[in-house]
Amino acid sequence: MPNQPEPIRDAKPKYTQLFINNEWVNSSSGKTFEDKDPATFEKIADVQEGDAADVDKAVKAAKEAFKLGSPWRRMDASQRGRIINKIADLIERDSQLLASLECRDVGKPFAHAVGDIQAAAKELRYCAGWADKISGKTIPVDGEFFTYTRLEPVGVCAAIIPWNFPLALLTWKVGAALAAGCTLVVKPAEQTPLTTLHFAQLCKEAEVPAGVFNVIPGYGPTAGSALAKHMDVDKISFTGSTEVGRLIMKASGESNLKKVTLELGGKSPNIVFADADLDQAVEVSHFGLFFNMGQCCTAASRTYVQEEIYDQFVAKSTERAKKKTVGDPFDPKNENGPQVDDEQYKKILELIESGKKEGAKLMTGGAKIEGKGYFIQPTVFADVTDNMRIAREEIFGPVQQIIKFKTIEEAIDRANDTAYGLAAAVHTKDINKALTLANSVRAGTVWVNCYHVVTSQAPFGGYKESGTGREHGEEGIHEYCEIKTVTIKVPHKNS
Ligand code: TXE
Repeated sequence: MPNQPEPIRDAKPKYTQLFINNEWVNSSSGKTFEDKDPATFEKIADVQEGDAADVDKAVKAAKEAFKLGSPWRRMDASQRGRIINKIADLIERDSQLLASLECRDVGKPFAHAVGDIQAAAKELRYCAGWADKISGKTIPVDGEFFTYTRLEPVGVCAAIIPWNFPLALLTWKVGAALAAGCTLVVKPAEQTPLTTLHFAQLCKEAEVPAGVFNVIPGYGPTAGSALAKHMDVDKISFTGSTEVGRLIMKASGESNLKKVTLELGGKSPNIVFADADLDQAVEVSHFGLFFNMGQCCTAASRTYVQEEIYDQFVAKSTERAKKKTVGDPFDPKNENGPQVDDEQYKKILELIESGKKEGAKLMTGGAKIEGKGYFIQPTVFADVTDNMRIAREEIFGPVQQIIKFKTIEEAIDRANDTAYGLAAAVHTKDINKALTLANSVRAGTVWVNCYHVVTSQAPFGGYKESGTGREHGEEGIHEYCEIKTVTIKVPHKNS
């Protein structure tokens, strides 16, 4: 994006209806829900609330658009790539409004919202490049046969999006699905539907054919669940809580065994060895936890620090957290805004209380910030032990746990002692320690001397209860493809 856009403080959405078959329509029930600003508690908009009846209509449109002979199925793959690039252009054109809406809807600092919008455009450009490079193989099978594979679009896809990175995570799913030639029905999170709705209009402007991209704003147990159990949805991609991930998988099993990609929670270990660059490790660990108000699936929520440097690390991390500026996300001096909603706010405050009760040492923070908005003080706990709830449960808030360890073997065992396996990090100057850790931790991503480096080009996803399947990279594109093997009898085979 050429220039940093100026924020629009009272940004208003242009689109608040359902988007089906390239048309804006009201919900069948006529119901709406309130979309609120978590920093001010002001209503931003009333949004049409879709449910199972609307999901049916959207899936029907997506199925129709996927029919053999449809404009989307007949389109050259390179043209799909061109359209996806065009959507990226339009995102950049509308970046001021999109970033302002994201800032208001999520409560994330405006500069971070701009970063998300840029990331969304980049994601689409990466996927656009893949559209005409998704190819099969010819395979030397036994016998008088010629065999090749074809990578075909999986079909009608559902995507359920969370509220922590609404537009960016939307493009992780939509970019790959469109590149592969699928059609989609998207349900954004009820807290943050606005940028997804704006995106729908950009798809139309970019000449995505009718029915290829549809949006049903609404709640999880109604609209989301209807998608998960729909008999005409071929694949569902979900990012959110592990609890709902289980429901999605169950719904697939109980309906048509639709393909499932899940990107769920985490309790990622962040291991700091005594030989690490201390100041850098403190800063990276702070960023790893507090970025996006702690609302990252990859958050560095278990920081293990080797005993020789433990006290120093705790002191420096506490100082850093005390300096963190929290407040109005439109004010550029603030590093963090509010938590997204009342449910998250209460969950985090309850977990902070559990940390105090279970004997962790509160170094700073530990309470809400009085006044309007779901603001919580940046919190650091030391002397955390592995059995405490704050060391086991995903807090998803600005609460750092610092835990002591002695040896590398112990660090590996304790890092792996979790049901999750999304990400991990190691801080050291010793390449052998770094590689030992990288190879031993059961997590989909390992960072060495860095954190939260998630890019379109490299696969991302979880081991264990952090999910199944991968997004990004070639692997992410293949999640939206079926592989078909075609075998042809030939008269005389030669090598
Ligand atoms: O998640 P939900 P919530 C974690 C984080 C957070 C916790 C709860 O620990 O504190 O989850 O957050 C839709 N069928 N993450 O309650 O409910 C819902 O409408 C189908 C980690 O917000 O999982 C929304 O669109 N869909 C995470 C989406 O699921 C359903 C990001 C996510 O909401 C549904 C968010 C149902 N029965 C939370 N119920 C990450 N991995 O980044 C809800 N939904």
